[in-house]
Amino acid sequence: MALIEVKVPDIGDFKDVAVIELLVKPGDTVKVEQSLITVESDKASMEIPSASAGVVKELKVKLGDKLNIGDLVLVLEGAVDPAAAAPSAPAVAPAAMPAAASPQPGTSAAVAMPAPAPERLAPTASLPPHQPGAPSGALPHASPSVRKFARELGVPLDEVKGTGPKSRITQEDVQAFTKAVMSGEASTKAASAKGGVGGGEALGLLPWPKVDFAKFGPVERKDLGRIKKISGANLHRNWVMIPHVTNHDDADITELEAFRVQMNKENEKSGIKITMLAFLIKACVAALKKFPEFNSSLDGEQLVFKQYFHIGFAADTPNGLVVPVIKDADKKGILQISQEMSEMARKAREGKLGPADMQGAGFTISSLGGIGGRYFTPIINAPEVAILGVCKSQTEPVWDGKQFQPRLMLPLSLSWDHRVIDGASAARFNAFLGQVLADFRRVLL
Ligand code: CAO
Repeated sequence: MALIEVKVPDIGDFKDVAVIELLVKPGDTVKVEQSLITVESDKASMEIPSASAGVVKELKVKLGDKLNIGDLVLVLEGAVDPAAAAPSAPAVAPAAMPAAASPQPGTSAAVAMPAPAPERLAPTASLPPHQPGAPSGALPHASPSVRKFARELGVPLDEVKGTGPKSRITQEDVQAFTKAVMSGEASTKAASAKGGVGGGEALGLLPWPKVDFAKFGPVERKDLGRIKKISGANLHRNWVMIPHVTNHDDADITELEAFRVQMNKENEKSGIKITMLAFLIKACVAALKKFPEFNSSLDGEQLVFKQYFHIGFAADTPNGLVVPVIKDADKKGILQISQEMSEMARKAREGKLGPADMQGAGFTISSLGGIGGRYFTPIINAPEVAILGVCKSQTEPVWDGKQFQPRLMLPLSLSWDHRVIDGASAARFNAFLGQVLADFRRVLL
């Protein structure tokens, strides 16, 4: 067995590069081109690969040693690989080599470094060298092997806090970061940005326009309220991640509205006001029973069909939008639903809803009927798969086959998740809802 000395090859202008990582130890079997140590100058870090295959007999360097061209790195016991000693071979893995320091061929069989295989270089060669102290935009302080490890895990190294010497990022730091993200304790900037205007960058879009509004006139700045921040992030995620489609339709509520008005007169003393929304909740329960996929949620490659009927309703409050939930709406009558709704809407406006009041919905209704408008495209409240938007009813001329009749028409806008629901089902759902609202006896069927 020949003893082969592996020395530091020509590393360009670099002098006194520090050994920052020992990648092998005595007794290890190494292959040609396998990285042996990582060295770092104040401009770049790079791995020194082996010229030959063999067993490491003796390491001649330790962490912190300063090396220069020709210094002995280790002694290998094995056969010299003649191919590896090809004189035209570049010297080091240029993971972090600056262009100006292009490596040179080795000088003898004993010190020659192998020609690094292109595929080995490909992932790292595109990385610019790490430059400690460089202005923002420079790569973080980490060895090529740690960079490789981070790349394999998809970890953004510039977000990892280094605990090594000179704040160098170690493999343990990358592991700790990964654990924190997986457990929800931390978030990557890209993930967080999806909840804010910066999310466009994560999607490869143009950056959000930055305008100095004060140039055009007086302005006042106010922080977003807590509810706006939370609901905004949720709405943004849902809008971006769910393939929404919205079907619009009209329901003839002429008789139902007359009934509602009559009931309110009869129940005046009870203090409970019945609104159209209570009927809509009940009608939606009937539709969800008939079309159960509208009361489902996607979980990976499975659909979870809920056998309960909890209906959320969007409530406008001075602080922003909240969605209280009427639980078990199938087991409750119109009066009870109306009473619960007005109680929850009051709590919502006073900011007194607890988390439990806003959890568990399988389907949501967003009614702008008390305000106005014709149709809109509500955003699905994930992990639900559909939401019904309702606007203000109006008396319209409706053709009955012989003549136009004045009918009270309620505009419905159903947004649905196209991963779960098809257009035909959505049209059927709306048509069924329209039939129920036109003749509420159908709820009993
Ligand atoms: N067509 C015509 N009139 C309607 C109607 C409709 N679809 N729905 C309600 N109205 C009428 C009611 O009958 C009531 O009239 P009267 O005072 O004469 O009786 C009036 O509008 C006000 O109703 P309301 O809004 O108090 O009651 P509601 O049950 O319809 O709604 C609530 C309750 C909490 C949903 C509502 O107050 C609210 O906050 N809506 C906004 C929801 C929202 O912001 N959605 C958008 C989400 S996306 O940003």
